[in-house]
Amino acid sequence: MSGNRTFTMLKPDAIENGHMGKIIDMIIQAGFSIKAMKYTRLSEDQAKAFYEVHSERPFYGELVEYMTSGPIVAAILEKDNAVADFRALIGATDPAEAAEGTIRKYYAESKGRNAVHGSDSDENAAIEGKFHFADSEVF
Ligand code: IDP
Ligand code: MG
Repeated sequence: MSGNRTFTMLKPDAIENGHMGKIIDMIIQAGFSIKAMKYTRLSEDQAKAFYEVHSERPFYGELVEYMTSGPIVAAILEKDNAVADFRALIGATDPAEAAEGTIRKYYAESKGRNAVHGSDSDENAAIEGKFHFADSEVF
C-alpha cells in the first residue's frame, strides 16, 4: 500500500519570485494537509547531503549553489497516495515538459530553478522529512 505522507521544499526561486503563498494555496486546494512547515535556509553541507544521490551528475555544483542561494519553505504533507499525487501536482522536472495546471508549469523558471521539490518514494519522503523536522515539529 502506498503511504500517505510526502516531503516538499519551495525552492529559492519560488520564494524570490513571490510565489510562496500561491504555491502553498495550490497544495492545500489539491487536498494535502500540512503536518510540518518551516521557513529556513539550507547550509552548503545540508544541500550537499540532501542531494547526495546526484553528486556524480554534472549539475550537482550548480544545484547546491542554487539551493543555498536564499530561503526555502520545507514541509511534510499528508494525503492518500501522497508521493504520486504530489508528483502529479508539481509536474515534470523541466517546466517545458510539465503538464498544464501543474505548479512547475505555472512557476518554474527552468529545469534547474524549478520552484518546488517533491519526494520520489515513500522511503525518501520519510528520510527527507526527518532530515528537516524533529518529531516534536510534526503535527
Ligand atoms: P525532480 O526534482 O523532478 O525529482 P531530479 O532528477 O531528482 O528531479 O533532480 C533534482 C533537482 O536537480 C531538480 O529538481 C532540479 O532542480 C535539478 N536538476 C535536475 N536536472 C537538472 C539539469 O539538467 N540541469 C540543472 N539542474 C537540474
Ligand atoms: Mg528527484
